Amino acid sequence: MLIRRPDDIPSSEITPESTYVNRRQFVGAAGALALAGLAAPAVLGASRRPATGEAQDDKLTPEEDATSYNNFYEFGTGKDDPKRNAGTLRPRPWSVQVDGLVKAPKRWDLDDLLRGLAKEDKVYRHRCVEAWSMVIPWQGVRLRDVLARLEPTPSAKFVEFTTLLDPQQMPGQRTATLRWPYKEGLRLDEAMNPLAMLATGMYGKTIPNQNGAPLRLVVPWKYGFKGIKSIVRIRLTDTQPSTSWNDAAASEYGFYANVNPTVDHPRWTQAKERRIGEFLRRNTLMFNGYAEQVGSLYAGMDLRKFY
Ligand SMILES: Nc1nc2c(c(=O)[nH]1)N[C@H]1C(S)=C(S)[C@@H](COP(=O)(O)O)O[C@H]1N2
Ligand SMILES: [Mo]
Repeated sequence: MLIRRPDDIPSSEITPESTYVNRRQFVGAAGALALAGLAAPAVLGASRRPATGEAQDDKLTPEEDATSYNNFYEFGTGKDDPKRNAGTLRPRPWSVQVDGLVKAPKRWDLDDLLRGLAKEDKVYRHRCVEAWSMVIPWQGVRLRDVLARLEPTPSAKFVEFTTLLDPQQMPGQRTATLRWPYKEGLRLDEAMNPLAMLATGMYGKTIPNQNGAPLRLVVPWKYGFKGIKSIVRIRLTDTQPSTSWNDAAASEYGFYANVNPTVDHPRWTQAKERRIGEFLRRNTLMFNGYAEQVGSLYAGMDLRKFY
């Protein structure tokens, strides 16, 4: 039997608050139907399981919270700074420099880069290394589809991403809170994983400036700082690229930065998280709940070492 494995959160788990309470009463009935071998009504979501065995009640974070509580140091270090200050960012026209180990290095207009690629809607958990989390509906394309268009050469092993450097548009860059521009990177096989996405939208709308317009990386099994915003350059390399947070504090922010409840940050536990909008803290899940889809990428690696 072919069981399709859900990448994203079952739609039943992202119901608005009003229906959420009712759903809890329905779960038992849906489970009974499933046990009886019957197809439970899709609206109950019983035909799709959470990404891990652990029961999850992931409901969508209110759009207002996801777009007003942000980390985007190019606009300030306070959570409310990005929304307040990101109006100076001009997300169009936008180009992305593609270079390094690709068939044909070139500067792409963003719309040309994405033209014709399959659009995706994905609801992903989003777990910041600071131990807060959200559940966000993203729209965009698979990173692997963009990479296929760029045709990495056989020697390419990593992909590096760079954020815009422009203190006029990004006033936070007038202060050396990080070494600008912000940089991030993935191993190429991580980047090719179907979960990895380049988002252009969220909540069915164009992605707001404060969330990383016009193009932002989403890698839901990793801590949020890997999800680099406002990308202007994609470079393929054969060596592991340096990354902003790892440069700033290597003992606190690893290159891999996979969500791992058993490896604490030097200054706080990663076993639990505060879901924005909820009162009680939740248990953090291994690989943020995506172990089935990404765990094999790290076979043989010491996950304690590769924080
Ligand atoms: N360029 C850039 N990208 C960035 C950051 C940043 O400061 N600058 N912050 C990161 C961190 S720490 C997190 S948790 C997420 C936050 O994304 P959100 O504001 O959409 O929730 O963006 C990541 N991407
Ligand atoms: Mo973060």
